[in-house]
Amino acid sequence: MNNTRNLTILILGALLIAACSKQDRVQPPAADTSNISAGPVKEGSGKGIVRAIDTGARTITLDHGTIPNVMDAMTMEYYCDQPKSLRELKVGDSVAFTLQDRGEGNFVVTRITSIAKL
Ligand SMILES: [Cu+2]
Repeated sequence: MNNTRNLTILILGALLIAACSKQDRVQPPAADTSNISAGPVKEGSGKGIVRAIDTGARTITLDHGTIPNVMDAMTMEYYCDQPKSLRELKVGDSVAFTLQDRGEGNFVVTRITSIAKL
């Protein structure tokens, strides 16, 4: 009697686990995967001019050239995880920076320094 109940509980538990893991596998891929990058972080170096800085939001708007493997030339606002660098830079500065593409439109400037205009 007791053994039968234990067995029932065991089987129910196993069924629950099987159902959960099956659901995990069944997740259908999104119809359009062109904007989804589940792969590793892509990273590239670029140069540009600072157009705006928001030290509170930790964002910087850069008018930049092509960043190989990451982004075409454009003016765009990026999150920057280097608050000290953001405080030191000024609008109009020429900069060299590293941009990471972390997938799903998540771009982060991980290094940025002012460079002398030649
Ligand atoms: Cu862009």
